[in-house]
Parts: sequence; C-alpha cells; structure tokens
Amino acid sequence: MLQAVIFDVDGTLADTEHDGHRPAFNAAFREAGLTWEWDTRLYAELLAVTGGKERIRHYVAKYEPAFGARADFEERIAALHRAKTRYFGALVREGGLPARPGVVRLIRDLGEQNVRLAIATTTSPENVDALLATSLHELPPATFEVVGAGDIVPAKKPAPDIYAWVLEQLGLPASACLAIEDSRNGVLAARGAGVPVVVTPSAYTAGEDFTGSAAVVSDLGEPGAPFALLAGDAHGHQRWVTAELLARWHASRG
Ligand code: XBP
Ligand code: MG
Repeated sequence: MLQAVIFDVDGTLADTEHDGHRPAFNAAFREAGLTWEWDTRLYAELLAVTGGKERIRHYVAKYEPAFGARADFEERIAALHRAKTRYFGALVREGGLPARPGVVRLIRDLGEQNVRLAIATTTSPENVDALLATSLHELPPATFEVVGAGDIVPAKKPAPDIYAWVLEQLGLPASACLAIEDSRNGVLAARGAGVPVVVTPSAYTAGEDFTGSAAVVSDLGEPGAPFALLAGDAHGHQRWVTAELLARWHASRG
C-alpha cells in the first residue's frame, strides 16, 4: 500500500532552474566581480551536476581552471554559493516561480487520503523554505513531515543517499513510498534507493532517459488542463494525477 509520497523540489514542485537558480548564480558571479555568465545552453550542460556548490566546482574545473588553482578556492566557492542562495531567495519572494500545474491540488488530495508527505532534494534548505512560503503558500505549515535537503547527505543525486535518509526518517520501506521527480538524476536516485518513481519532466529535462520510472506525464494536470501521457499506462483514469492514480502506479510498479 502507498503510505508516503516523496517530492523532488527543483523542476518538480516549481520550474526553478531557468528563471531562479540560473540568474541567481549569474548575479552572485557579478557581485563577486567575475565575468562568468551561464546562458541557457551552458546551464543545460551544467545541470548534469546537481547541487549549486558542486555545479560551480564543475564549471571551474572545466572552464576556469586558473580560478580552481587559487589557494582560497573553497572559501570563494562557499561565498559565491551563499550569495547565490540570497539572490535565489529574493527572486522567489518576488513571486516569479509559481508551483507547477496540479502540485497544490495533488498534495492536498494526498493529505486528505492520509498519505504521508516528504521532500528529497539536492537544493539548499533555505530554498525549500522560500518556495514553501511563496510558490506553495496555499499549503498548510508542516505539510511535509520530512524534508531531506542540501548537504544533509554528502553525496547528492544521482546517488540514492537523500532518498535513503528520507526513508529512514519516515521509518518506511522503499516499497511503501513513491517519488515524483523531473530528471534522470532524480530517477536514478529514487530507484537506487528502491523507491518507485513517476516523472513530470521540466523544460531542461524533457528528452532525458527516464527508464525505470513507473510513468512519465507532461505535468500533474488539472481538471480542464489534462496531462499528456508520455510513458506508462493511465489505467483509464482521468488525465490529472490524483492520490488514486498514484496508488495505481505504485501497485503496478514492475
Ligand atoms: C536540483 C539542483 C539544485 C539547484 C541548486 O536538483 O541541482 O542543485 O539547481 O540548488 P534536483 P543549490 O531537483 O534533482 O534535486 O544551489 O541550493 O545547491
Ligand atoms: Mg529536480
């Protein structure tokens, strides 16, 4: 039986990367006097690495090796990331990152069906708080019983560690849970921990390989704005994701 649903944040609860994280990184670089500019094409490539500090380190290793050789490199990364988190929070509070279609409706439905709710994300806890307070303000406080975020585990997605941590906090086996993710890295993390997963691809992840997922839908859908089924079986259900449809996908996982 489905006892808990574990949500990813970036790309899943809201489309945060293009108009949120990416400009926040660029603003932090400018503030530090750096001329680095992550455009859409470059950011799509850099998203292969999850976690902001990890993403900056990866960029430096590939494109700015001289910066990586500085003695104060790790402190500079930490400072850049602190600034980036500050800019991201400000962008979220400006209100430009709405919840994706169906997110609020589905979370309410799951709560009414007494399905437990959790978060498993690589993003920083401050970013989760900012999104919950703005884009998801319609949800009551403490909607998510467990929030696994940021550096709480050292190895970020696609490693399964954040899912393993959340399962431990929930006190549930992986087989009692279902994850909702938007990326291949997220699918690999959930499946690596044994958690079945449904995918709602986002702008940057559309076209990725979601092998191993129970279903892929364009978004969670709303009555009047149905999802497109991209992989899997809708089991004759109406084309918006409900607690009932998640339970069907959970029961039919391979
Ligand atoms: C999301 C991410 C995050 C954000 C940046 O991946 O990769 O790292 O882009 O967040 P997922 P921080 O949705 O798979 O969890 O800068 O706070 O690390
Ligand atoms: Mg994601």
